[in-house]
Amino acid sequence: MKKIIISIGIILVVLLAVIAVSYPAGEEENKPEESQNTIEADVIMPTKVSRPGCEETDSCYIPSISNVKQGQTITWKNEDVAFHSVTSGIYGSPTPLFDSGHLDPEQKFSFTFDEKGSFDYFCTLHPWMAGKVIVE
Ligand SMILES: [Cu+2]
Repeated sequence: MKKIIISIGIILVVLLAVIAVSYPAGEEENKPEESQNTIEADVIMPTKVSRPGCEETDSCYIPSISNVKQGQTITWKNEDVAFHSVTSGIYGSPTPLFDSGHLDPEQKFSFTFDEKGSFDYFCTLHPWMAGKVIVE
């Protein structure tokens, strides 16, 4: 009877040791995924911009003008419930620099600006949606 109790005791100690060792490792595994999901967006597409009006207050993309240094990356996030895009150029006259395609709600798009200059962008679905990135 004593042996059985001792055996159970040993098994418990081993189990606790295994749990203690594997727990921090499991936490570490989750970290990269977590940090990817929490990458801050630099520019937001807020709700209701799929209807005209946001252009009157320059709030179709927030902020509508982004100032960055050469080599910096900008991340846009669609926080609306409709599709939007982030497309370089102006409506009716896109440039080949970048194009997110249709972004689903909650979807993000990133672009790295390697050249200096002023870069207009717009939404291919909503002509009134326009923004600008100034790279210095
Ligand atoms: Cu749009």
